[in-house]
Amino acid sequence: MSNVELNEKSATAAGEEVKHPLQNTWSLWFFKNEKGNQWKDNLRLVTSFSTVEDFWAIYNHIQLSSKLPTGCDYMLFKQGIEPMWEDVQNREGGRWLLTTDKKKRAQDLDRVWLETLLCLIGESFDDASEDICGACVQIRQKADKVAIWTTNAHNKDRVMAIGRKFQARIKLAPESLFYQKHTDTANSASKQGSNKSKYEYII
Ligand code: MGP
Repeated sequence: MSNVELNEKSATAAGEEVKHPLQNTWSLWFFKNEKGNQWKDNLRLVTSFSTVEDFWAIYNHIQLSSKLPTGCDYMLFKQGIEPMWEDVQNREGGRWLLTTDKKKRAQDLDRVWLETLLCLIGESFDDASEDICGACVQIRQKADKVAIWTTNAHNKDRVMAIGRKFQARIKLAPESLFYQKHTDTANSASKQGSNKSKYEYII
């Protein structure tokens, strides 16, 4: 059983609770689309945690993704990495993107997002876990999105290992996963009216 699946709290002989440390400290961010603001001004750091117990305390306290208003995002990133293309750890990276049918929001989204969070904090990608920066869930009118961000789009072995593991864990086959470099996402975002997305890898 992995650390993150532990439900029972351990106790010392003195009766003090011992929390189970995670390998990394993680920061939870929240994005709310307030029109008229710059994108960055709508981004808030909620909290950081470094134990299994603190993860569950936060997860159980916040709203499920499926209940968030349209335009909102949750982001979970390693402490010290900001959830934006511009961060030095993201600049050369990209994301594995899963687009989910919003009709299935109630059925799939919360399960997929929780599984994604557990993959991250449980360091489920073996050596490739080092390349993980974070993950996002985005509630949108057209379709919801869940993505895992990695630090180096050119590190194909690690990118593919992460994508295959992600697909196996979320169990949403046969839906495809697409890997897109952040520079391409940013470029297509800056070209108004252009909806063409360029993908590096597909599973
Ligand atoms: P989005 O919120 O990731 O996707 O980006 P959405 O809303 O589904 O829109 P679409 O373009 O994918 O269809 C929306 C916009 O937010 C982008 O076009 C950028 O203007 C801005 N934005 C998003 N991200 C992740 C960043 C970022 O990392 N840095 C900056 N500067 N702007 C961003």
